[in-house]
Amino acid sequence: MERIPIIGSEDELWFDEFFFDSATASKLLLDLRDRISWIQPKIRMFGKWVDQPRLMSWQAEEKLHYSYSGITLIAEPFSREVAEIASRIKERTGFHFNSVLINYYRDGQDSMGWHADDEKELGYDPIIASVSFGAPRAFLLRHNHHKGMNLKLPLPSGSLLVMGKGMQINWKHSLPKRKHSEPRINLTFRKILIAE
Ligand SMILES: O=C(O)CCC(=O)C(=O)O
Ligand SMILES: [Mn+2]
Repeated sequence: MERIPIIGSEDELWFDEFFFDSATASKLLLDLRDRISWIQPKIRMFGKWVDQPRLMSWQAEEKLHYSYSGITLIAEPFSREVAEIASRIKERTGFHFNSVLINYYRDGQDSMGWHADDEKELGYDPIIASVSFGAPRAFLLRHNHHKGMNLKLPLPSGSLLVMGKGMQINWKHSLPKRKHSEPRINLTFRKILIAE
């Protein structure tokens, strides 16, 4: 893994552009797309219930509950593909994650707004491992206090981004809409500390 330098900050971002080779990444994109039972929960926005602009799935090693933007999801068990990806992350980084949020961006209109993965179930200053398959999309990061401190990372198919120390405390991230985009699937692996 290669550390991505952030000028003016000690917060940690690590990146492996070639975590999966392109053939494996293409196969995983299709297997995940076809085998996951995708859901599209509604979220509350400005007092209204609206569809989230993407499909998603929540998987965990054990039956865990998880509260995400005001909805509580019941986790499905890790699928075979997800278990393989998790064990490869363990091999590469040493980190063991017990849960994953999977997002399927069907086209350029699917997106994710600015947020931090700072749910209390993840504890203080969590490490998040993000694996991407399919169309490269720009992943944006912006510092909470230093205006102008921001990053734009194109996340190619098969890449692994690890958001480490400080990244959920001092930063927000997002995946903006694009005029055109082929499908993309992203998995953010997390470690849930407290099961409620
Ligand atoms: O799709 C991405 O690259 C980001 C996903 C994300 O931030 C999340 O699942 O919390
Ligand atoms: Mn996130």
